[in-house]
Amino acid sequence: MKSVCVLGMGYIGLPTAITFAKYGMIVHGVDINQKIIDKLQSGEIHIEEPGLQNIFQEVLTAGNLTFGTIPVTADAYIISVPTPINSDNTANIDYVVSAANSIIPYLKPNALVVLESTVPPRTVEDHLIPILSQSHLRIGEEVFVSHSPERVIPGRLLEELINNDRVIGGINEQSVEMTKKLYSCFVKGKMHSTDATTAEMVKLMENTYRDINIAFANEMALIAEKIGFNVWEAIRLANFHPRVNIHRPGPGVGGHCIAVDPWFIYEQAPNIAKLVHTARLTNDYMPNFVAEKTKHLLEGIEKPKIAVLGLAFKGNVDDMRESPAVSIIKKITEFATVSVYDPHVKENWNSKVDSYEECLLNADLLLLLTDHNEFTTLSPKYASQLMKNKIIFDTRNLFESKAWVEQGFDVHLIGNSSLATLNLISNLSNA
Ligand code: SAJ
Repeated sequence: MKSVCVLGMGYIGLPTAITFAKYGMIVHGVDINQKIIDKLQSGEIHIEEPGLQNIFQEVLTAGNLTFGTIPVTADAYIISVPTPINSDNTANIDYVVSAANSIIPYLKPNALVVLESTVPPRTVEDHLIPILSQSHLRIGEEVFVSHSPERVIPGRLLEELINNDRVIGGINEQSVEMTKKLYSCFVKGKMHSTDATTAEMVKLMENTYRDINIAFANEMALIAEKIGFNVWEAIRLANFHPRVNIHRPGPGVGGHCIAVDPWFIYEQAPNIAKLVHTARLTNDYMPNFVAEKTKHLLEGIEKPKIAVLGLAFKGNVDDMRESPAVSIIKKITEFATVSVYDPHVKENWNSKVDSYEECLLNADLLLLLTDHNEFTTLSPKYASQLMKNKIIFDTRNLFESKAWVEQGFDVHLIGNSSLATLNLISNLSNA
């Protein structure tokens, strides 16, 4: 295989296209958004990912990466388009369906089609195969199909694309072998063979496992606030056990993966997937908790100002999809003036400012919502000179509390019980 056409130039498709080109493939990247294509053609990437712009420049100069809004004929096709959820939490596979339809005129005998997008179980069998059958090429004999879900984490994409193991779920043996051959040009991790539906579930189970683990940490944090212990210390100590790995409490679960994928399982078996459902509800409740606790911490302060650090759904990325910060900011704006600073997010946003100074000036409370590395270097002394009242609510446990306390700050975490929050929790749990 020498050429590959990647459909969807988003957080996964673009780095994948760039990596294939870097390792010698002729790559054509497709996106239905002309603006994205224009930007890429002008030599600029539209997502933030460490190291990606440099490699992009290299492969563009080498001439093996082109872009357009329609596919071309290639040896392999990779579908890497979004699968959003509808407002009723059911999966929307419209982009997968239209990407599959768009390649039909270009398919030639012996082509390989790999679906990388995260999809509900049986999407390959019940949707992709019927669509590709319209090409009049025999599926499994002339056109080969597999699901190889992306499993990389934003912020470490380039390294994980190469080093992570891959699951390859083919519709038959030959589809699996061809897919392994395709990825072997850069993948150093192991490639595990299975069928397409199992591969679909593997991906969903990985993210659901993480969602449930985070929900457990969040639930323990809420219990800590109620009965009085430090959940961070408890988790740290529990994790010394060789078979325990409890995740971190936080302001909620965002991003387009972990906050979404469990619903794809729930949709298939709502009466059975009770744990999956409860975890989703627990994590979705956290932004309300953060907003309520913030309000409580500001009691007695007239016309309070809140300085928010962080809009992105997690540290060191610019992605705001499903970010808990967005709903928290909406809620706290109801009772306070809010200014928001996020050095990663480029998107325009109400009340977003461009510096610590603007953000913290005359603020009563500093609300940290995203664990960007930059925030760890914020000097408590500088912050104390700017702020009116010295209250911190660090929802990520990012700051070195001691240094802030030494500057006179009153530091609050999620799950670091203090008497002041006990009433709030009992009110919330009674609600
Ligand atoms: N979070 C916590 N506590 C934690 C860990 C994360 O509150 O202990 C929050 C984060 O702040 C964030 C959200 O969860 O808001 C999700 O972040 P994440 O870093 O866990 O995951 P994603 O969404 O960036 O990437 C996940 C990864 N899946 C797993 O780790 C199982 C990645 O490998 C997948 O490729 C990606 O989903 C995807 O595309 O499905």
